[in-house]
Amino acid sequence: MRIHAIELHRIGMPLVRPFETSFGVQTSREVLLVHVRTDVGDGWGECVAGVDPFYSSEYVSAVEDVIRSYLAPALLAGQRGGAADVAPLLRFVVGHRMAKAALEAAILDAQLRADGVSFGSHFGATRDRVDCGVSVGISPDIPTLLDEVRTYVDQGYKRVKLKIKPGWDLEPVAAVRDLLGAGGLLQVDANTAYTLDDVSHLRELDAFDLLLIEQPFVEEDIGAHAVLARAIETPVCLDESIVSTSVAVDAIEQGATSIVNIKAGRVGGYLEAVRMHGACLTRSIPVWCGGMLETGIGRAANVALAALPGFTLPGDTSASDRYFAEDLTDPFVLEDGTLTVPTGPGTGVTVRTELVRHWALREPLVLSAG
Ligand code: NPQ
Ligand code: MG
Repeated sequence: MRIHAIELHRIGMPLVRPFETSFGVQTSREVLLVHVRTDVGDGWGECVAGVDPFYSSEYVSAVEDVIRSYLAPALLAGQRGGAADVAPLLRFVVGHRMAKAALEAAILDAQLRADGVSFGSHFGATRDRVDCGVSVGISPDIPTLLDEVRTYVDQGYKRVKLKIKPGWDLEPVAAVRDLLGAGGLLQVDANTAYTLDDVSHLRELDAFDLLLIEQPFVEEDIGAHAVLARAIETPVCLDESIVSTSVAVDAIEQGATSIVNIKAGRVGGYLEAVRMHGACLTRSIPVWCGGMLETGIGRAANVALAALPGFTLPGDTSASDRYFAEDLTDPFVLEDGTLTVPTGPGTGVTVRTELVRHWALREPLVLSAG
């Protein structure tokens, strides 16, 4: 494959409601899309980086810059193989996994469209539908939270994840456990808001029969999570810390994570995510597919990934309308708490380019050889 051009589209999409986490409030989703033009056809990839470096050190402007200055020139000069060659070609740049993942996804989309193969078949999907959970932001108060959770339960979501932080943890969790009843699947995500000083407080969450607690401590403190895991009953699940398969294996071996949240953007691409899934499956570690407020482009790829056999817990693969009144693709619609895995070539979705233009925050940046 030869890449003729890489176009970067920076767009802003309104969210249906503000989404608050321990690191801040989002009222719209500013997102970078990668459109590649190759000799075998076009492909689209979505970058999961946020507009600010609050979830991860990567953020949209940094992604644009590293692609323009380093990653795109390397691909435009050297790319003759396919998507599997992208990560090795880009290894000379340290980190910037979300930027690399978006490029690899776009190239994989172009390649698989040309070959007539879907993301799901290419990854080794074994299901045609995936169970969906929903991530619920921090609310102004408990009644507002319960109203929101009730709408998701009514829509059929199979699992609820509550965002927590110090001062917003035991009470909302108790209230939602009450609402869901004993059998309802419930988990929490702290996005690094706690420290080892909070171990005895976090142990109180054991009363609520949670599936897991996600990323209570900062990403570098994998050892601290192992300490917590030994001190509480609730399984500990790492998100931000897990940036590669080797880090995942180390964290599992240390006892820091007994369940893994897999996000392709965070680990440098879908191909690395598939490898991580394999490493976890071999070790009998359940995995689930995380979410980053993706548009239909990233959502399609996530749903394909979540159809692999080791994804045994419902993911943050929510329907389009959880975040957007209108999506960049045909919307993903919940049916019996599941989404259908696309079967068309590549991501299997068609990008509504008029909406890409409508939500554009500036002219696309066009990078080409020479
Ligand atoms: C998580 N996602 O699992 C993330 C956090 C998150 C669905 O809970 C812009 C960019 C906004 C990245 C909001 C969910 C974001 C973001 C939340 C990531 O930790
Ligand atoms: Mg998380």
